[in-house]
Amino acid sequence: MNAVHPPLAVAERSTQDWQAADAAHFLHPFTDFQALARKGSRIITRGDNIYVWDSDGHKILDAMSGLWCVNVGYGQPALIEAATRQMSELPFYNSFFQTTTPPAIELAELLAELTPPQFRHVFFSGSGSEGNDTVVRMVRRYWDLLGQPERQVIISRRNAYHGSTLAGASLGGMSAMHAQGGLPIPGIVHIEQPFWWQLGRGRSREEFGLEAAGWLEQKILEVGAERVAAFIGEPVQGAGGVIIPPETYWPEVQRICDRYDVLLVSDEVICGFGRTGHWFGCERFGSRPDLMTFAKGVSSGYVPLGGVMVGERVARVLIEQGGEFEHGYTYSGHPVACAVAVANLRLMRQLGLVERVREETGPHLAKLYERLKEHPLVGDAETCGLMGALQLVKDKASATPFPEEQQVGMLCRAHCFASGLIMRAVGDRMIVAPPLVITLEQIDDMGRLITHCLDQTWAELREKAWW
Ligand code: PXG
Repeated sequence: MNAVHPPLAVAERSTQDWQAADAAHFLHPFTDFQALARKGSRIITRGDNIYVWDSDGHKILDAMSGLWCVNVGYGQPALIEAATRQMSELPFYNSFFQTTTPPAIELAELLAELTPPQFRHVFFSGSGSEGNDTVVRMVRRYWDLLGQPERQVIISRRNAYHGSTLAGASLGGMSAMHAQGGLPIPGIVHIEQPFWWQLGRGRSREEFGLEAAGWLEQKILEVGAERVAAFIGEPVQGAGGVIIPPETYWPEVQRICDRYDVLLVSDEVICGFGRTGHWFGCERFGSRPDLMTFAKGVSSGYVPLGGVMVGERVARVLIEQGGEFEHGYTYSGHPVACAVAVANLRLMRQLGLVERVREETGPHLAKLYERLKEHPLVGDAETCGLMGALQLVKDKASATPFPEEQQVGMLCRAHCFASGLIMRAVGDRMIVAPPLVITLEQIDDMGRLITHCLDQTWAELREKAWW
């Protein structure tokens, strides 16, 4: 028989209590369960502005915006009030059976206004993964309705991240994910990513961008254009390590999609809503997508919400020739999520956050990263808006990476945690994507913390005689 424990108030639980209960019951996403149970989770209990606090009271600068999502920072009263108001008015109603709610309509209207002009319609989901599942069903339906049912194949890229559902993980190009569960699903193929530092050194970024886009054309010809439904890509690959493509890449991808009549899907789950200094990453890089997946920043992560912006080319066919689209989620257009998103987007506008990233904070971060290039551990440093990546290397001149088993990125991440900074490691690439409300002074603070953590990592490497 299970012992019955009276519920404990938050303050009465120690960190160890939380960790024990967590290890006993909670299977975390993307986690080695046993390893975490041995170590114990870090329990985050509070957030304000760009900082979070753990259950031991440590203050941490959250340079990852939660998980690339808390664009307006923690504790914004406008979002909290919108949620509270909508919760008491109408916490849930669905948008199936010819009904909907005012917040869902308001958000649809606002998104049509904020997104590029080809977008006038939205399909809501609860997450980015569900948004990308919607994309797969929608583009295949589109070609079906146009009498080209053989156009089924979707081209994506290696090291892309498009979510964790069956379709999302299949679209993604993470080999470790494909290895678990027989992925990708049929009809999804991958090309190489536009990662200049890894694949293109020795030629100019511009030349390499054209070459990388050319891989799309090669794949279309290999599959047969009459079988290709769409190409999907993140403007900047986020989870893959903030891989910023050369300026020539997206315009050339657009030209190729146009040439072969292939739909272009921009996965804006990370790049959308100001991250690149533009409302959407496709506007920064010069593509004109037919569909756009979004999530995360739309509600600043305060409540789960995602969806797909559907361009007029696709929307007109679905609306005028489609009949019923047999697809949808209980939480498509959830009123509380939509009310929070409306408050979030209005706040972003009111604070001029997108312009601030483009004109002030983004350029300031770029200057900081120019200086970080000087550090002996840093082989390359690049930024786009408020995303930054530092490539840690064993030898700068020859761009020699560290042996994989040394896990230098993880060593660095541990120093960050210990120093009150959340910076993410993707292999040996250290990445940041701070809340868009970060100030110039706070970027300087972050810079000092990053430098300190790089110094600590360097010292540890020398101690271990790995340097
Ligand atoms: N597309 C992109 C571009 C993403 O970054 C998804 C889709 C899926 O969204 P949902 O809401 O279903 O998680 C994402 C999610 C990381 C990390 O480690 C990144 C994401 C999720 C979890 C971890 O950087 N991005």
